[in-house]
Amino acid sequence: MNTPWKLFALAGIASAAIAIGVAELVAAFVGPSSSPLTAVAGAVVDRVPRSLEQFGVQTFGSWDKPLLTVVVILVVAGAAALAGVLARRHIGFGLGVIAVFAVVGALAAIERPDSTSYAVIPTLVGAGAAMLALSPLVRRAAEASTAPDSRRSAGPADVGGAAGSAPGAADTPWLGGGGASRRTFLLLAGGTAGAAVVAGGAGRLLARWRGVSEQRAAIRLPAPASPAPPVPAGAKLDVAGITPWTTPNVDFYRVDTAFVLPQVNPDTYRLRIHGRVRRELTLTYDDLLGLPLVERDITLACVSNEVGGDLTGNARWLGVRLKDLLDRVEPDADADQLVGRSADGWTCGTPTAACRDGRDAILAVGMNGEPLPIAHGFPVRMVVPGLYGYVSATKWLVDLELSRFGDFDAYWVPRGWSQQAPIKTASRIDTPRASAEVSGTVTVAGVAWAQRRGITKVEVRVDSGAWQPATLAASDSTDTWRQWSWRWDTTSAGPGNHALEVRATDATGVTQSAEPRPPAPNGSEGYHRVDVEVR
Ligand SMILES: Nc1nc2c(c(=O)[nH]1)N[C@H]1C(S)=C(S)[C@@H](COP(=O)(O)O)O[C@H]1N2
Ligand SMILES: [Mo]
Repeated sequence: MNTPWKLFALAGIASAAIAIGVAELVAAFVGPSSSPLTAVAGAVVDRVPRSLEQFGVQTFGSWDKPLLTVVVILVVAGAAALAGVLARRHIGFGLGVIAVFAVVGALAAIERPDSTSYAVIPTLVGAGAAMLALSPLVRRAAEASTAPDSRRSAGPADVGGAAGSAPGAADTPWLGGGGASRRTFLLLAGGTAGAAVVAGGAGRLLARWRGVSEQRAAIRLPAPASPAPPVPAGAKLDVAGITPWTTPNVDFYRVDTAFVLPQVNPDTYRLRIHGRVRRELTLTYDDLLGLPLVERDITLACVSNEVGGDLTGNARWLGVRLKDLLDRVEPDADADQLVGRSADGWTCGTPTAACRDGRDAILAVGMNGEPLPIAHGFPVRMVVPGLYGYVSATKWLVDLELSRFGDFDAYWVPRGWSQQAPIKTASRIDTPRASAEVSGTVTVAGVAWAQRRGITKVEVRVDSGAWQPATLAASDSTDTWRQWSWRWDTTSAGPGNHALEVRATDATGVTQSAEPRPPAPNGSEGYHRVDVEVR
C-alpha cells in the first residue's frame, strides 16, 4: 500500500496539536474561558437541545464536559488530518483550514459570558503557531514520501515493512518503510506533538493554580440583614424586545482595563482602609461576610456609553454599607476623595461625601444572588448609586485610601476624563430596532435612568414632530432605571422611513439636553434616535 497521505495527515494533526497546546498555555494567562477548547465546548453545550444535554449529564455524569472536550479534539484532529492532506497539493489549503478553525475558536471565545475582546488572543496565538509549524512539517512529509527509500516494492520480502528499511523506521509499519528523511519527519511531527502536550498540560495546571473559580464556587453568601425592597408589580413591562428590568450576570456589560482577569483569592483577601483617617482598618473576606449585609437593586452605567448604547445594567447587589466602614475609620474632615485600588493596580476616585450621605454605597460581594462573577470584580467591588463606573465601581478592590481631590488623580483623570462624574439623565429606545420594518400599531418601548434623582417623564416624537408622553412603568427606586412604552399608530405617519426619538425628564424637573455630546469627558448627551420603515 502506498502511504504518503498518512504522513501529510500526521503533519496536519501535529500542527493542530500545537495550536491547541499553545492556546491552552496562553489561555491560562488571559482567563478561564478564553481557551478555544473550553469555549467551543461551551458554545456546543449552549446550542444543544435541553433533552440531549440532560441525556449527556445523566449518562456520563460529571464526565460529560471532559467527554465533550475529547469529541471536539477528535473533530479538530479529523479536520487537521484533512488539512494536512490538502496541504500536500498547496500549503494554502492547509493554512485556510487553520484559519477557518481560528475564526470558529475566536468567535466561541468572545461569545463566552465573561469574555472581552482579549479572549481571542489564545486562539490567534495558537493558530499562528500551527501556521508556522505546518509548512516545515509538510515539507518534511513531502521529502519523506519522495525519498527513494520510501518507494516500496510490492514484493513479499517487504511484508512487515522491515526489509531494506533503516533501523528504527521498522517500528512504524503503519507508515510504511523507513529512511532518513522519513525518520526526520517523524521526529519533527513527534516533537511538535510532544511540545503541544507539554504546553497544553502546563496551561491547564497553571490555569487551575492561578484561578479562583473553585474558591468562588465554594462560597455560601449569608442572607442580607436588610433585603432589597420588593420590586413593584408594574415595574417590569411585558413588551417584546425591551431590556429586562434585571440584567442577568451573563448579559451584564463589562468594562475594565484588565488584559488578564485578576484572580483574587478570598481565603487570603485583605482590604485595607487607610490614609487620612483617625484609625486604619484591615478586613478579611470573612470579616466582610460577618458584617450586616444590605441588598439593593442598583443600575450601573459606564461613562463611555454612547447615546442609545448598552453599557448600562441593573443588578441586585449584596454587600456591606461603605458608610459603616468609613464611620469606623473616621476620615479627616478634608479627605474629600476616597481612592479605590484594584488587585491589578487600577485606581478610582469617589467623593467621600457620596459614600456617607445616606445613599446605598456598598462594598458588594454578591450580584444577582451569587458571589460576584470574576469578571465583575470577585471577591469585592464598590457600587455607588448615581456615579459613573470609572469614579465609583472599583472591581477586585483591595485598598481604600482616604485622600483629597487636590492630591491624587485616579486612573482616567490624566487621560482626559473628569475627576467627578455623576450619571446624566438618559433614555433609550429598545424596540423597535433600527431599520425595523413596522406596520399597524407598534409598541415603542425602552428604559430611562437618572440615578439618585429618578425619572418622572419620558416623551417620544416622530420625525421631529410634537413630543408625546410615554407611559411609565412603576418606579422601583431613584437608583434603578425605569421602563416606558408608547403606542404608535404608524398609519398616521404613512409608509416610508421615519425617525423615532426619546427624551426623559428627571425628578428635579430637568429634561435631557438635545445637544449631542460625546462620552468624554463626563458622559454623552443628546436624544436617542431610531430610524424605522413603515410599510
Ligand atoms: N479594577 C477595575 N475596576 C473597574 C474598572 C477597571 O478598569 N478596573 N472599570 C470601571 C468602569 S469604567 C466601569 S463602567 C465599571 C463596569 O463594571 P462592570 O464591568 O461590572 O459592568 O467598572 C469599573 N471598575
Ligand atoms: Mo466605565
